[in-house]
Amino acid sequence: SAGQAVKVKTNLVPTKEDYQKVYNEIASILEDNDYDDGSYGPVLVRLAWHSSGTYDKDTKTGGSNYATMRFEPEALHGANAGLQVARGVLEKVKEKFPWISYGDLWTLAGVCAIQEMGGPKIPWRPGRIDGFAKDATPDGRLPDASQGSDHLRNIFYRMGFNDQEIVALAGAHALGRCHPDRSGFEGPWTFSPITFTNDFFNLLLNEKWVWRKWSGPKQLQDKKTGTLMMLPTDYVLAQDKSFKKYVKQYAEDQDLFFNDFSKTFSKLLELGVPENQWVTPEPWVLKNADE
Ligand code: HIF
Repeated sequence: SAGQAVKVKTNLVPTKEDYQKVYNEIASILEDNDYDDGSYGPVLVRLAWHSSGTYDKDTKTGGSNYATMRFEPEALHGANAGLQVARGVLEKVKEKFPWISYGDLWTLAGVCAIQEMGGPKIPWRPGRIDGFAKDATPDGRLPDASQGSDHLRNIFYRMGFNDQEIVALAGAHALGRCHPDRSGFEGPWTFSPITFTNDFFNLLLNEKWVWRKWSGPKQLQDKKTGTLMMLPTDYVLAQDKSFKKYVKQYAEDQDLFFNDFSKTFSKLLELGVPENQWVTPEPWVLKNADE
């Protein structure tokens, strides 16, 4: 009747269940037998990290908020070579869920990939907004794999991480591989590159690593099989005393690694997002697709 409001179900703010649907959709597109080791998981983890790892705590610039890697020149930064593959597969998800921001989509994809590949739960929450090309940070904020421990500390301290957190994060190199046409380096770190394990630490400590003789950039290979690799920045974790302490701990205790990795990766994905943008005060734990 006149003057009486009609109640319409609006649904303006997506709920945890809505994000779980996006998670499930990402989980459903991870596998592809024609791609690398059979999964887009590793390259999605790398996208999530590179979109976050530009953060600078002093100027509070960079980080996952604006998804500026959509634009040139950031898309063309050397460190981001190959990530168009990851952004491309996520476009199909974006078409089904156009309301999600790119920053939320890319970081959620990293979370989904880690969880679905057998890793720990990664607490995550939405709130990132799409920015513009002008929000991008200059080239050089991501690590250079050919360098040593000083460089590694400069880069990760700038994001607000300590030595223990650097080592915890480094365990993600259990996943995926290097591609000559992307970084110039070649090969996987572990024998199970699409399963999240603490093998990175075990192999780093227990295998004998020798410099590979080839025309490519300096990298190490395991003496026994010659099929695994370590980057110079991975190798320093077993040389530097402060780093090595944590490498040993994570090699011995998988639960400790999973716990610390979960906290640290969650923190990485939140870098650069202003507190007032989060839609929930505490991050959510999303279910695996088969739960
Ligand atoms: Fe990586 N990383 N990363 N990385 N990275 C590569 C690939 C992956 C560094 C260099 C490289 C982290 C830290 C560092 C992943 C995840 C993480 C490659 C190869 C290089 C060169 C790219 C290619 O050729 O395709 C350096 C110097 C880092 C500082 C230590 C993080 C901790 C380990 C933060 C992290 O999460 C993943 C996953 C891949 C595999 C991508 C793939 O396509 O398989």
